[in-house]
Amino acid sequence: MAKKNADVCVVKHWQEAPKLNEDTFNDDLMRHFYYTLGRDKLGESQLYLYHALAMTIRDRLVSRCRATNQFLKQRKTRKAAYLSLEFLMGRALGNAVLNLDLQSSVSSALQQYCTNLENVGDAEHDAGLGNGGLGRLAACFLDSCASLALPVVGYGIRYEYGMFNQTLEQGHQVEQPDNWLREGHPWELAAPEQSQRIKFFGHVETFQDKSGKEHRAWVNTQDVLAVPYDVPIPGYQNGVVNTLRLWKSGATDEFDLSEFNAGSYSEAVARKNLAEQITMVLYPNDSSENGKELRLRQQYFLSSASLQDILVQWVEQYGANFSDFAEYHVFQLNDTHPSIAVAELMRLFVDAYELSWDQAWQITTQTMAYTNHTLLPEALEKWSVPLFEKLLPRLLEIIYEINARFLKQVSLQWPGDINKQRELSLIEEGDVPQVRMAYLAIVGSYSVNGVAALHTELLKSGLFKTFYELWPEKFNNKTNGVTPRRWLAHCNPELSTLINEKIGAGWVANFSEIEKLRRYYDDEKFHKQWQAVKNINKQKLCDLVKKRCGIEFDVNMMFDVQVKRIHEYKRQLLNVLHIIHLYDRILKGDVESMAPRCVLIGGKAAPGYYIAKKIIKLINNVASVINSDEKASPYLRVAFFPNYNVTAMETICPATDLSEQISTAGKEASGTGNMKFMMNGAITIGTLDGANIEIRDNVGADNFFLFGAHAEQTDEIRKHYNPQKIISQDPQLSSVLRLLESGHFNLLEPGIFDDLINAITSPQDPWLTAYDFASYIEAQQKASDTYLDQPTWTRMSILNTAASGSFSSDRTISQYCDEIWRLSPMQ
Ligand code: B1N
Repeated sequence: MAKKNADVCVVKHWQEAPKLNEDTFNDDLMRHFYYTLGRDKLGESQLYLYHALAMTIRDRLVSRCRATNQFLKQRKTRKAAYLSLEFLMGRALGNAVLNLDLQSSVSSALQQYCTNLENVGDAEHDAGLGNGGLGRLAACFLDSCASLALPVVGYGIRYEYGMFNQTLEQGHQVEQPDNWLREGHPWELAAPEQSQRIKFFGHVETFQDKSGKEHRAWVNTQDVLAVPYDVPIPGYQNGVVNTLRLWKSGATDEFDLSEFNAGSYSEAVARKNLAEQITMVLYPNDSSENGKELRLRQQYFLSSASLQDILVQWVEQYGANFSDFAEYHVFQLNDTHPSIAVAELMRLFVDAYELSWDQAWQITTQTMAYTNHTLLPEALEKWSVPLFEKLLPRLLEIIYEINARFLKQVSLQWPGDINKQRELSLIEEGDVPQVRMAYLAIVGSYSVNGVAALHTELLKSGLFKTFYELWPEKFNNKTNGVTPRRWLAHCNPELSTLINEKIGAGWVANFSEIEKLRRYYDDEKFHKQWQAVKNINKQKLCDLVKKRCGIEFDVNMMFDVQVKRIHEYKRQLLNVLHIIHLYDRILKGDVESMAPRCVLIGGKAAPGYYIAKKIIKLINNVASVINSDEKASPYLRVAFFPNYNVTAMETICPATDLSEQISTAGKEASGTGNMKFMMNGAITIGTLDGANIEIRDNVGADNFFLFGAHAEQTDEIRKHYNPQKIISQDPQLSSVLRLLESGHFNLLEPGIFDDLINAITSPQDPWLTAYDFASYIEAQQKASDTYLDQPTWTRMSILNTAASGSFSSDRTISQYCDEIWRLSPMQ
C-alpha cells in the first residue's frame, strides 16, 4: 500500500514538474551556470558553459525519457536489449541539439555569452568507449532505434578510461590514458538503487531443498556490485528518448571478516579496489583477442548485470512467471563479447528462479540473437577451461550441460561421426581445453547474422559451414549502416542546407529520399554549389590538419583519405606504396597526368601490435621526407592525423574527395567508414570486400574505382604466391621497393623498416599487397584523371551521395526489427 501511495505521489510530481520550453531556455542555462555549477565569471571558460548547456539540454531529455519509460510501463511491450562491450558515442551535445531541434534556442542563448555552439561544443570530451567500427555501429544503432521509436535499451560498460589517446614521438605511436570523466560527464544519471550483485570465484555445491529436490549452489563467491549509469538517447525530433545503461563496478559493503577480525581493517578496505578494476579500462584491441582474465570478468559483469536488471523488472511487473517472457524480450549480442549471456540466462532461470532446464533452454534460445563481425581467426574468442573454472565455476558447468545436450543432437544428425562432434563441440580439445564462444552463441541463439552480404555468405560457406547445414534458418544478413543524422546532417551543415534547398529536409528522418538528388547530377548550377560546399569543408580540414599535424594542405588538391584502425588486412601499407610511387614519379619528372593530391592517413594501432606500429612510423617518415621536398609540394603532401576519433571524422569525411577502402578481399566484414564517406560525396577506391560491394552495386560501376583480387580467388592465389617474381616483373613496384630498401625514408634509423619490407616480399604474406599493387596503381591513375575532369568528378560525387540511401542505419535497424526482433514502434 505504501508503495502504491508513493507511486501516485511520484506521478503527481512528474505531472507537476516545471514545464521546459524555449522561453525558459535562457533562464535554465543561467541557473545551471550560476547555481548548479556555482560559477560567476562569464566568458572565462567555455568548459563551464558547456556543462551548463549540457544540463539545460539534459533536463529536456530527462522529461522525454520519463515519458518514454512511462509509455512502456503502461503497456506490456516487446523490447530488445542491445548487449555490447563497446559503445563509441563520441560527443553528445551537437547530436542532442539536432535531434531535439534546439539550434535556434541554443544559438540565441549562447549569443548572450558572446560565443556559439561550435566553441562551447569543443569543450566536450569524446565518449570513446569503443575501438572502431563495432563500437561505432552500436552507437549508430541506438540513434536509429530511438529515431524509429523502437523500444530498445543499450547495455554496456562505463569504462573509467576509454580508447587511449594517441600521440606521436618521432613518428612512433605513444599511448596516453583517456581520462574522459575527469571533468564530469553531464549526460549521465546514476541509479545506485538499481545496482546488481555479480558473483565471481567460489565453488559449486549440491544441496537438497525441503522437498528433497537437488539443486546446485554457487557459494563462497566474491561478489562485486554493478551500479547503473543511464545515458539518454534522443530520437530525431519524435519525442522519444531511449536509454543506454552503462555499468560501473564497485565493492559491496561487506568486509572479509577474517581479515577484519585480524585487525587488518585498512587491508580489507584496500582489497575493495579489486572490484573497481573491472570497469577501469577498455581493451584497445580491434579484431584480435588476448585472452586476459580481466576481459572475461568484464564480459560476465556486463552480461550478468544486464540480464539481472531485466529479470528484476519482469518479476516486479509480472511476478516470477516466465512462461511468456520470450514473447516480450530479445537480446542482441554484439559479437561474442557478451555471449556468456547465454549461459548466464540459463543460470538465472535454473538456479535463481527454479525453472526446469528444458523451459529455461526454450526461453533462452528464443530470446538470444548473435551478430558476427569478423572472420579473422585471431579475433574468434576462446577462453581456457581452467580460467573459466576458477572465475565462473557454475557457468562452466552450465556450458558443459549445454554442450552435452547439443552433441547428442549432433550425433543424431551424423550418427557415428565422432569427428563432427569434435568439430562442433563448444569445448575445443587440446593441452589446455578452450571454450569456443562463437559456438556457444550460435547454439544458444535463434538468429545468427553477418554484417554485409559477402561476409554472411563467407560465414555460411566457411567459418560456420557445418552449423549452417544444421540450422540454415538461423542464418541471415544485416548489412551495416550509419546514422545520417550525425554523419550528414550534423557533420556537414553546408551540404545539408544545399540538399534541403533542392529536395527538402525529409531525408534526415527518411534517408531513402536522398535519392531525389539524382535529378541534379547534370545541373551546372548545382555542380558549382556542390563544389563550393566541398571547398568550404576542405578549408575546415586544412585548418585542422595545420593545427594537429603542422602540415599545409591545399583545397585545390585532391583530398585522398584513409582513416581507420591500423591493421595489416586494411593495407595502409598498400596506400604507402602508392604514395612512394607518386613521389618516385615526381623525382623522375613524370608529373604530366598527375592530379595534385593531399593524402591523409589516420588511425590507432593496438598497443601490442608490433607491425601496425611500424606502419605508423613508416607513414610518418615518408610524410616527412615528401613534405620537406620542394619538388613534391605542388603535387603531393602527406599527413598522419594523430588520435583519430569520432569527432575528427566529423571534420574529415565532409572534406574527402577519395575514400580509401582497400582491404584484402574477404577480410573486412563490412566497413562503415566507407558509408560515411559515400554519404558526404566522396568517391571510393576499393576492393570487392565487405559493404564496398554493395556500395558499388548501388552507385554503379562507373562511379567507383575498383581494383584488386576477388575474395573467391585469394585462396588460389596464396597457393602459388611469389611476390619476388611480381616485383621483378613490375618496374614501378621494383622502383618503389628500391627506394624503400635504400633507406631513403630512414637515413638516420637504419633497418627499422626491414620487417615491413619482408612482410611485403614474403610468399607467406596473407594480405597479397604485392599482388594487388599494379591494379591499385591503375585505379589510382583513373581517379587522378577523373579528378582533373571536374565536371565528371562532381557528377560522380553527387551520384555517390544520391545512391547512399540504403546505408542509413535506419534501414539496417528496420531489418533487424522486421526479421529478428519483431518490435512495434512506440506511438
Ligand atoms: O566491425 C565492424 C565492421 O564494419 C568491420 O568490418 C569489422 O572489422 C568490425 C574484437 C572487434 N569486427 N570485429 C571487431 C572489435 C573489438 C574486439 O575486441 C573484435 N570489430 C569488427 C562493424 O560490423
